[in-house]
Amino acid sequence: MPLYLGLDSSTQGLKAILIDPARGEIVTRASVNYGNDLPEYASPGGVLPNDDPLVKHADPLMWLAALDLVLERLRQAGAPLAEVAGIGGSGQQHGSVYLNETFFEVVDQLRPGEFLAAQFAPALARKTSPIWMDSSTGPECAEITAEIGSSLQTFTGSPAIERFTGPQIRKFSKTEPEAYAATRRIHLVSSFLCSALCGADAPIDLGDGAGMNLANLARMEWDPHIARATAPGLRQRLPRLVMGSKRAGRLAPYFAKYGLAPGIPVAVWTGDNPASLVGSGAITQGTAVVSLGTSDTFFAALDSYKLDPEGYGHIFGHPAGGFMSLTCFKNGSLARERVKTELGVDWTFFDRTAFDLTPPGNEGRWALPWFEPEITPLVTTPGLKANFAYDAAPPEVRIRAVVEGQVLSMRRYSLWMGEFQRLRVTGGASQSEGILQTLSDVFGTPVETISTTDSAALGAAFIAANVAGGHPYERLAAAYCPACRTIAPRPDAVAAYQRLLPEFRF
Ligand code: XUL
Repeated sequence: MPLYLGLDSSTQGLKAILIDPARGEIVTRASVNYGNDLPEYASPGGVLPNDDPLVKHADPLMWLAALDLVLERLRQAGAPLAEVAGIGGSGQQHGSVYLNETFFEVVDQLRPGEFLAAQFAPALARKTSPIWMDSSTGPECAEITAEIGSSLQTFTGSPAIERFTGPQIRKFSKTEPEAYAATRRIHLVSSFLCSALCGADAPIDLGDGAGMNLANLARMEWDPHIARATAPGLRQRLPRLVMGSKRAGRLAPYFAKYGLAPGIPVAVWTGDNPASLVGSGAITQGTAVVSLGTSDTFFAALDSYKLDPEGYGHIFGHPAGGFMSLTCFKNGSLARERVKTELGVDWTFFDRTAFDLTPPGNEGRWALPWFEPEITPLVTTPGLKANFAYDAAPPEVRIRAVVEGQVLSMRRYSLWMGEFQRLRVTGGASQSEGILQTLSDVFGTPVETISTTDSAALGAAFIAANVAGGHPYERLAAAYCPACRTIAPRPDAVAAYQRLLPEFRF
């Protein structure tokens, strides 16, 4: 039976899922954690240390090393890789890789005897890649906005955003003009890894490409005027832009060493959030997805092109066609983990006990753990914001305050998307009883959980099955993403949160 492989290159690691759609089964999974498995890249959490809290870069060679390692792990585990009939992938969004003239030769002639990282090293025009956590491009965002004005949001689906690739490219062209001049191709994390798999210069899909502040979403092409205003000669440095769910190329012979058949179709990679939209079964409008990962994201399929009047939310291409909306909160799981560690409690206390000991609404006390500069709302000076004496309060009060603060903020900054009939929760923290009930009560809608927490990797496998095997997304979602359980909103708690919501204006 044909199998399909989905890969997700995320902030902290790389995940692989192998599916058998004829049986509706997940055959196997594998993962690589950058901090634990690739310590030579000195990037615990997937990010290189930097004195400036606004600067967040990663080593793109680490992403390639993880690709080799995850395939080797699948091979060693005896995964039936010879039966793989298509590969799809997704990457953390916005991150960019800068490649010189050598790239085209290197990618075309991958040698099986040498690892990918060593082969691509000479092709880098810039040793490090700014990733989505970087918020150091405030001046460049202001410059691009001054040049393009409000049509930037109208055309690209977002105003100039610090982590988006266009402002990042502008900063690079200004601060390192020689290295920029040597750059012949700029890839996203997704299209870079897709290029390695195909052994060719791969296109960018509209789902991930929309996170660059460079694509005209109505015309589905790079906007030459915006590209010119962003950096000199940028347009010719960008790969092709295509609609999602297309074939990027065929698997390079390099990967035969893992038991994969050279020549099988490789789908165009997308961003982790668009992949997660399909991988959590929220393909059509009415269901919003809450993805609780390193960052928390809130996203949904859109029935029409719709902009956030406040400019925090974005429009990306939907892998199954049309558009999706997304709002990203940078201080997600890492902030919750930090609070848990600081309080010296275990996850059972954090996820459940703290919520048994305190009432919904926490008697009006809330906190926002903005330990990292925050994206939504924009906060460049990190710190914890609370409306009560946080440090003096007992652990259970602090935990509820932090979780409710995060969820109320999510509700407040997703109001522009409209109302939803249900939320689907995915990501590591979707196991937490306290967080699930709070989501249901704050949004006043049922909350569903699904069995996989790796929805981006699963979505990438769906894309492979769709592109290479013709499997419709609806059928894949029905087979792999039934709701495991539904948490109902509690009317008293819903009312308590409705009273608190107006306080969330920053
Ligand atoms: C979305 C965003 C993050 C990254 C995380 O705009 O910045 O969700 O995609 O991987």
